[in-house]
Amino acid sequence: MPDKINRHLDIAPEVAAALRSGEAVVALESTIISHGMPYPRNAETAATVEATVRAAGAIPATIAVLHGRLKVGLSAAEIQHLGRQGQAAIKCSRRDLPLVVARGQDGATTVAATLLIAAMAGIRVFATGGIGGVHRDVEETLDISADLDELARNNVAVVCAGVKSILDIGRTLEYLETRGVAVVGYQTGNLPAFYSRDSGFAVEYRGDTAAEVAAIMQAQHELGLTGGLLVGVPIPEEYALDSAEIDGVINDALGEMRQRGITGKAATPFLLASIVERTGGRSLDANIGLVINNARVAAEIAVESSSGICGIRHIP
Ligand code: PSU
Ligand code: MN
Repeated sequence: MPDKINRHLDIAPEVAAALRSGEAVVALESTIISHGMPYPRNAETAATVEATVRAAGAIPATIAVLHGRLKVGLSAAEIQHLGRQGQAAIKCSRRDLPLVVARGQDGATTVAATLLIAAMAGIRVFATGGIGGVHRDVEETLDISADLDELARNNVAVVCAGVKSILDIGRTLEYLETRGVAVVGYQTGNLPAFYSRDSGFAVEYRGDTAAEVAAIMQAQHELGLTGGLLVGVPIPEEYALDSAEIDGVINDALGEMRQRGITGKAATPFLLASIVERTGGRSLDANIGLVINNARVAAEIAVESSSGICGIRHIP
C-alpha cells in the first residue's frame, strides 16, 4: 500500500487488505470490457478472468472510473454495468482522467490509465489481452498509443499476448526500447502476435517461469529504475488463429477504417469489432482464451514476487 492515498482513489477493502499484508494482487483493465468485446461475453469474460486470478492465489483488482472516483476493485454489478454500456462508456486514457473525475462521470480505463491507477495503489502486476502501440500508418497519423509511454512511467509489469498486427510490431518494439521498457517473451524467444503465437520479431529476453519474471521485476526495483516490464505470453495453441488468414482479415479491416475516416481513440475499438465480424466470432474466442491464460500467468508472477526471495516488499 502506498503511504499516501490519492484523495480521488477508492481501493476495495479486499484489495486494500491484500496490499497491506503483501499478498499477490493483479490489476485488470476495463476498456477491454466496454470497448474490447461485445456484451454479454465481455462481462462474462471479466468475471472468468477474476476467478482465474483467484484460483492462482492472487486477488483481482479490476480498475475503472465510477462517478468520478478512481476505483481499484469492482463489484460484479459494476463490471456488468460497464459491460452493458459498451462503447457508450468513455474510453479513458491518461489525458481523459482529469475531465472524467472533475465531471463525476463513469469511464473505462485503457492499459495506460489502468497502469497509472494501479501504480497509485501500489499494485505491481497487471494482466490484459493486448496493449496499444505504434499504428501502421504512423507517418501520417502520428498515432502512438499512450499505453507505451505509461509503461515507461510506472513500475508495473504488464502481461499481454504480444502485439497484434493491426499495429506496426517492429516500430512498437523500437519505441519501447527508446522509452526503456524491457520486453520479455514468456516461454518464447519471439514476441507473440496476439491471435497467433509468433510475430516473427525476436525479443531480447525470455523468461521461462513466473519466478524468472519476478526476479527481473525485483532487479528493476532494486536498481531504482522507473518503468514497467512488458511480458508477452503466446496465445494457447488451441485458440491460435492461422496468421496468414488473420493478417488478411486485419488488412481488410484497416482498409475499411481508412475508407471510413476512423481515427484517434475510435481506431482500436473499430478494428477489434471489425475483426470479430470478419472472422464470424472466431477472433473473439481467441481473444477470450488468451486473456484468461494471461490472467493465470500474471497471478503466478504476482504470487512469486510477493513471496520468498523475490518479495519486492522485503527490499528496503
Ligand atoms: N487491444 C485489444 N483489446 C483492447 C484494447 C487493445 O486487443 O481492449 C484496448 C486497451 O484498453 C488498450 C486500448 O489500452 O485499447 C488502446 O487504445 P489506443 O490504441 O487508442 O491507445
Ligand atoms: Mn491512438
